[in-house]
Amino acid sequence: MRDNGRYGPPSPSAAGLKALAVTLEYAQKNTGIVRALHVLSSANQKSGFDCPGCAWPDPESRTLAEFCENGAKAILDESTRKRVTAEFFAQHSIEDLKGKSERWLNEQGRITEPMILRPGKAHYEPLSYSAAFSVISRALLSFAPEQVAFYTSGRASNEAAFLLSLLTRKYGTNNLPDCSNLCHESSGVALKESLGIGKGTVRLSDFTKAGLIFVIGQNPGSNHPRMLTSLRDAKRNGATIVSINPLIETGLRKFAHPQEPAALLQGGEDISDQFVRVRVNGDQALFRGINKALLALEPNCPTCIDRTFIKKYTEGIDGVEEKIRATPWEQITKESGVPQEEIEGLARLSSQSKGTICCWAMGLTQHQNAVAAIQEVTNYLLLTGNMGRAGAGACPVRGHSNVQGDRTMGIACTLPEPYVKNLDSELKIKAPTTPGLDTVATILAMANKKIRALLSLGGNFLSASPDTEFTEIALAECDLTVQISTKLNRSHLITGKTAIILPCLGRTEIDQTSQGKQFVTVENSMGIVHSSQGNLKPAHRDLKGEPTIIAELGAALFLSDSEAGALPWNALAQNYDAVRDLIERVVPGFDSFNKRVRQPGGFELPNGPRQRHFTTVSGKAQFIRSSLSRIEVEKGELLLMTVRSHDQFNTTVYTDNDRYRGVHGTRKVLLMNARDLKARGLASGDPLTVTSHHTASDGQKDKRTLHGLVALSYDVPAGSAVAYFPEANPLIFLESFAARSRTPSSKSIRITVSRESK
Ligand SMILES: Nc1nc2c(c(=O)[nH]1)N[C@H]1C(S)=C(S)[C@@H](COP(=O)(O)OP(=O)(O)OC[C@H]3O[C@@H](n4cnc5c(=O)[nH]c(N)nc54)[C@H](O)[C@@H]3O)O[C@H]1N2
Ligand SMILES: Nc1nc2c(c(=O)[nH]1)N[C@H]1C(S)=C(S)[C@@H](COP(=O)(O)OP(=O)(O)OC[C@H]3O[C@@H](n4cnc5c(=O)[nH]c(N)nc54)[C@H](O)[C@@H]3O)O[C@H]1N2
Ligand SMILES: [Mo]
Repeated sequence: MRDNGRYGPPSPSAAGLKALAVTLEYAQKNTGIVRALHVLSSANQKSGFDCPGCAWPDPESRTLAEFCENGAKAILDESTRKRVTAEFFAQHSIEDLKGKSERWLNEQGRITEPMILRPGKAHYEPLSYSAAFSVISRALLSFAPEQVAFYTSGRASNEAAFLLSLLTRKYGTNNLPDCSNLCHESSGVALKESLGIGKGTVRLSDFTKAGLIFVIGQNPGSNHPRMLTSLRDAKRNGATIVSINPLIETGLRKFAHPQEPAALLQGGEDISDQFVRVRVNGDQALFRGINKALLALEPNCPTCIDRTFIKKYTEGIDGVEEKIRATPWEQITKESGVPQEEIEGLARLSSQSKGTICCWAMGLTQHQNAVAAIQEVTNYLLLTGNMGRAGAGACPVRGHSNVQGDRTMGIACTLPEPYVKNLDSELKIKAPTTPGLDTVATILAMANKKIRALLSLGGNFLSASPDTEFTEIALAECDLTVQISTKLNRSHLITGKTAIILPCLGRTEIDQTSQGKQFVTVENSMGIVHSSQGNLKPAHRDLKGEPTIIAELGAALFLSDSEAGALPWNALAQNYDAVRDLIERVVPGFDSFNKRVRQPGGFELPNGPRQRHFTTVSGKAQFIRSSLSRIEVEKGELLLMTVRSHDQFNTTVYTDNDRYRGVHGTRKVLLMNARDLKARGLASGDPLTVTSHHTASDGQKDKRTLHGLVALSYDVPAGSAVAYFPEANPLIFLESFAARSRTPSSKSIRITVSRESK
């Protein structure tokens, strides 16, 4: 095997002029400079479109270029001039396309026509949208509702998501797996139980009021670059920033804002004051340690623990305090990998802080103990009274740009009580009461032939899911798979017996219906709902917007629906204001939706904890007691985390480079500590066989093998390893997921490695 990679040291600083140069290069390749400037000028502006990248909120005052390198890549990737037409599918058989990489598939451009793959055929063939809707609705009517699942990826707008929620509930199922199941589900489950709302509690303005910010299990330099501006501003205002991460990620070292010449000249400003190199999966123990150290400080520092807040607003302190005190330091330091003095130092920092924010992302959510770890962080915020006041609170940093909004709109396996009541009273839709299947359960049900059809609103179900080979087998068991997509990906190739692609408009494009230009709405990571309207000519004149597609499918499916008050699907397809009027009637918090969303910058959804109003059953925030649990590795095993490179958006790979980590020209690497390499007689560049191990609850042992990765010596803590998502997904067991949230543990996979035999 030849190693095509070129490796260098990690970048010392994030963004800077290099980011501008890369953006221009990407523009040249995809859209040309003129088109690029046109589309980028509208990104994240109050009258423009919401960047289809991450869910980081927009600041109140916007600059002319309110986007980052990676947002620009997502925008330019969507606005490419390349097209995947019916001729493309006539030229390329499915077998031929299966041999191509995700990167190649994405590079072919935007899909322009609805396509169908009929049973046993080698090629997709074109059909009209309406013909596709009748094939799909006939199939759906031939199945029982519980035999069908509807997947949503978090780029879908509120309007599309709400229409899908109506369609599925009327059809009769709660089977609504989504990308959130693979992502921040652990945060939602943890925070709902602790605070009564499964969302974060901070506002963007809190960053400049904070004294201490923990950035836990997050790589904002690559995945939320605009967050670096907020961290920089926080730091300029005196905040201390602590990165808790096994890796020293470039964006958390130094940041040079591309629009600030002074910062560029100085090579950037420092971001993190301290790097806490926790062991992979050691965060629950680390926060237990911080809480323990704070309790120990209390006699000499009465404000270290906020007893007034605890007494007035919370429940459960006694059991939790007892548990924290009883956890031995020895266990805490062993499981977290962080020395006691360092943990005590963090507690002292906390005691001096005027307000503390805890930010986190996938480094915390994708472990078996994720819910408990997040609740340990929440316990910390409650102990210190860092909740519902300026410069303090919980900040789960969401992934996809509208993943939070999709949940609010009803993309969930169970619906909240008020939503169910309103659906019934306002729209005469009786939502099914059986909870639906999440992503992991859907894959299992497909494999068991219990799910016969999967319809996906965006995303790449196959490559985003764990256990790739098993998921392939499961998908192939389906009778029908349908995808509403902008670009080609592997989920279009590994399909049910019949497969349909319904291409759609992207965020960047003008959505014109018979009722004029439409706009959609989204909700960012901090609960602000605002509008999004593209400014580019559509990739093809016949492309439909996502809301139109779902509504027209609704019209085809409920053709014979003549009940009084039946939904006017065809009218909804043409007029998104009418969809928003329905949202207002069903989803709490959306009063005067059409009016308020037209205010520049949008409006904020209700969020109780911001006012110390906790919507738990008792009305009090809950301290949650848990035992420390860390995944045990056996002798010779490493704990593998799968991460994103700097040049991908989830399963969409832009290039094979990861500039900040110094990896170029390949993604097929396993980053390992030099000591671990040496102990195995391995060196950088060696081809590897990687085997993952899983022990089921009944003691049954299982393994998976992945070939083709190359070893690379990197500053990874001994005992752990890093590989890229989605290449490493075949190693993740479907049954290995977080307790209670069922989020696959993509950040704690037990592996062994050996040199690949020739
Ligand atoms: N450009 C770009 N932007 C994106 C995305 C993208 O792919 N590309 N994806 C979007 C989506 S959907 C999401 S969810 C977010 C993801 O954003 P992130 O969560 O930042 O993404 P990951 O690459 O999964 O990085 C996880 C980080 O957690 C660390 N980590 C791993 N295990 C542990 C652990 O046990 N403890 C701690 N403390 N840290 C750990 C890793 O070293 C890494 O720095 O980004 C969103 N934004
Ligand atoms: N091993 C491992 N696995 C992971 C993760 C990990 O960290 N490690 N992270 C998980 C996370 S956090 C997430 S969120 C999931 C992501 O899971 P998904 O959301 O399912 O995957 P994406 O790669 O974001 O989906 C990309 C596809 O979406 C389609 N698309 C893009 N834009 C649009 C649009 O505007 N409309 C429509 N209809 N389609 C569009 C394109 O066809 C594109 O190919 O992956 C998860 N899987
Ligand atoms: Mo995500």
